[in-house]
Formats: sequence, C-alpha cells, structure tokens
Amino acid sequence: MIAPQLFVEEIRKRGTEFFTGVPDSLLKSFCAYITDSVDAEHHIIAANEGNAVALGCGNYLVTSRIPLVYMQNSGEGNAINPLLSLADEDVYQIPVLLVIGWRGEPGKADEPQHKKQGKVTLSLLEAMGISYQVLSEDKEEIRSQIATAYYCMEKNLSPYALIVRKDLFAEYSLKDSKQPSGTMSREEAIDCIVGKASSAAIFVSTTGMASRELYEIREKNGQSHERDFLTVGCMGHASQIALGIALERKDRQVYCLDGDGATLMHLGGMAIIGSKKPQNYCHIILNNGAHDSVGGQRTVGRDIALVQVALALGYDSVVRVSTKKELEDVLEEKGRGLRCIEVLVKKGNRKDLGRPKSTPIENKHAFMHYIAEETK
Ligand SMILES: Cc1ncc(C[n+]2csc(CCOP(=O)(O)OP(=O)(O)O)c2C)c(N)n1
Repeated sequence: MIAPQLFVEEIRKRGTEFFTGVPDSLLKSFCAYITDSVDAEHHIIAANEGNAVALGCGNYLVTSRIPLVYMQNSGEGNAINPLLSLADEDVYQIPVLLVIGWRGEPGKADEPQHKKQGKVTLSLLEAMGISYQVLSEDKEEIRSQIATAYYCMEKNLSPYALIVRKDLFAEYSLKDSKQPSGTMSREEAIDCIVGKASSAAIFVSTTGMASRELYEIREKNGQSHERDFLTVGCMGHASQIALGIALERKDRQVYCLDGDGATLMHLGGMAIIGSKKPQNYCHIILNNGAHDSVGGQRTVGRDIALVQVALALGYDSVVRVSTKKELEDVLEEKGRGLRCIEVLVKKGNRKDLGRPKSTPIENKHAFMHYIAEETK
C-alpha cells in the first residue's frame, strides 16, 4: 500500500497545484488527503468528470501547470467529450494528469455495473489515444511511473492516465468529518416515503446506498421489488429514467429518489422535468451534502437552494424538510402537481447494509413484466 501523502507530494514536486474530480471509493484516502492538505481554491470537487477536465484545462490556460483530475472509471464516459474535443493533442493540446480508480478490474469480484466498466477501462483510454500506466505498489516504481507520466505530458502536451487498483492507497481519514444537519438517516427517510406511498407507486432510486437501502426496506416489509427500478450505475440519470416512465404512465405516481451529488451531476435534467411538468412525478432529493456512498466527500448540496432551483425550473411545488414529521406531512398532501421534496438527511449508512440479491437484468424483467401486466 502507498501513503496518499507520498503520492501527492511526488505530484506536487512536479509542479501540479490544482486538483479536481469526482470522488470514488478506491480513491477515498487520496481524496481525503487532498481535501485536508490543499486549499479550497485549488481543490474543487466538480459536478461531473467532464466538468472536472474542463476546469483543470481552464486552470492550465492561465498557469501552464499540469492539473490533476481524479475520477472513478465510471466517470470516463462523462470525461470523454472534453478529453477528445478540448484537451486532445489534435485540438488544444492540454496536458492533464488523470487519476482513475479501477472498479471492476477483471478477475476481482465487483458489482455488475462495475464489471463492464472495469473490462473496458484501459481500452477506452487506448481508443482515445491516452497513454496510461497501472500504478505499482512499490514506492520507487511509483516515483518512476509519475516521472514518465510528466515526461510524456510535457513532451506531447496531452492527457495521461494513472490507474489505481483497489486497496492501493493506505488508510487516511479526513480530519474534518462534520455531520451536516438532519435528524433522519437516508434509510429512515426512504422507509418513511415507501410507507406513505400508495402500493401502486413506482420508484426509481439513484446510484449508491439509496438503491441498496430501498431494496432492503422492501425485504424488511415483505414486499416485492417489481415496482422499483434501481439505478445501480449511470449516476445522475435516475431523474430522467423516472421522467421517461412518468410521461408514459400518467396513471401512476412516480417517485425519483435522488442524491444531492447525483442531482448536481446532471442538473440540466431538472429543467427538462420542469418543462414537461408531469403531474404524477415526485422528485425527492436526499441531501446529505456529500458523496456519501463513496466516502462522504463534500458536495455543494447544502450550500445552495436546490428547491429554489426546482421552482425556477418549473416544478409546481417545492419544499425542504428535515424531520420525519415534516416529511410525513408533506407526503400526505395531495394534488401538488410536479413536486420537488428536498430532505435533509445525515451522512452514513448501516454497517450491515446488504446488496440486491437479484441481478439488474432480473430487476428489469420483473419491473417491465409488472408494468405490462398492469396495463392489460
Ligand atoms: C459517473 C460516475 N461518477 C462517480 C461515480 C461513483 N459514485 C457512486 S455513488 C457516488 C456518490 C453519490 O452521491 P449522492 O448522489 O449525493 O448520494 P449519496 O451517496 O450521498 O447518498 C459516486 C461519486 C459513479 N458511480 N458514476
């Protein structure tokens, strides 16, 4: 294992002073260390990985120093466009050091959504013409890998990737791990929403713990999972999956259980929801001010007025709640049209939280079968 301090110091020695990205569980210690050791002007947790590449490029344009952009390999997709049409050596020639967490590395056990991404992580870089190395566990070798990366970036003026395997970084805990305000856990809030919803309501839940919690709540209640679409991958898109469903099935109430990080990742989707105004759509944003599922790194979710954004984008009714009683009361109100309910929740999850026992394909079949039977 490698101390994140050692890695970051080695990078800084080569002139990098700007860090941005979207957190990943494999990069948890690395993210915690830069949060503690880099000032807030020079470490920015971006809304999505494409934004992070662009932000890094902006910094380069005025400093000529190579920025570091970190991400989970799931974020490669978001980053492709700015990597190929901005930073690429055939376009603006901007060197960017990518640090990519390799979930789903072939041969290692992981969730289905990570397995596919893990399989294509390196070949996606190859297709983009981005050179890379998989980081070694040996300190001296890492130093020489970093030296090679900087040599290539400076010579070719193009991005370069360092790939991080599971358990590469030694444990480092964030010094400031303050809890944001909130009385309920995310799981308690979901339990309450499921309890108040009609048995025919459809749920689309976001990436990370929220989907796992929804699954476990159904198990606990002895309910089936067929009304739930668990968005296990594809972070930031649950609200649009729910929109696609809600527009076609106006006879059913559709709840989107979103996270603040996921909402911010593709915030533009809310404008489309607001413009379509599905009256059967309830957008619930479980706001813990953090990317809780991958280590609790801060989002700006608690610094901005998400419900005011929803209102400005055309939602009919918006409300922010922080207690179970407030949440129960708003869920009981009827006839509110397109709604956005922001629920302030605490960070953290149950330590013994399980994972769905059925596969995404089984879930999809059960969901589609249930909806089709209902229409008959
Ligand atoms: C495109 C992409 N980037 C990053 C990730 C890694 N990831 C999974 S869940 C998560 C955090 C989600 O945060 P939020 O929506 O606020 O929900 P919370 O975990 O706080 O409940 C992240 C960053 C991912 N799955 N996909």
